[in-house]
Amino acid sequence: MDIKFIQFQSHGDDRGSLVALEDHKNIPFTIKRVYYMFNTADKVRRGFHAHKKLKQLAVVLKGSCRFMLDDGKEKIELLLDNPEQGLFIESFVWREMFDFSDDCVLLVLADSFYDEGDYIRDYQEFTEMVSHDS
Ligand code: T46
Repeated sequence: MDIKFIQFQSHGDDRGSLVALEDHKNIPFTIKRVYYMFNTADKVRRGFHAHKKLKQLAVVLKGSCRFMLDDGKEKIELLLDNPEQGLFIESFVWREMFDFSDDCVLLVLADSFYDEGDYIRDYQEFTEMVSHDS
């Protein structure tokens, strides 16, 4: 699986750090929606779905968490712990997030508005859909 991390430029000075995220500059799509997760309970695993169309970029603003990405052929686990780096998540990739640190703030930028109809929540259905694709 082709994992794309986007490295952001950090405008650091003696006051601290600042990262700017801009449509089609360092974010490879038009940002239609932003959401974030925080106060995630201990040992929680979230996600368990893929998207038909949605493309997203995940950035851990604080703390850390792990992603498991699965394209139906390969499963990869990744640690996100750097606010200067974004993980690009294509459509038709099953994702699970886990090992959230107590202080984790996970920001996600999305190229579409929230649409429950875009979710594939059944793993069997997901594997059938991606196997038909290849
Ligand atoms: C994804 C991963 C990384 C909304 O009302 N609007 C929204 O934009 C979102 C994202 C969620 N919701 C509601 C739907 C549920 O009642 O918030 C609740 C929790 O959402 P969900 O269970 O889908 O959260 P996760 O962590 O399983 O998945 C989320 C995104 O939904 C998903 O697109 O890729 O984060």
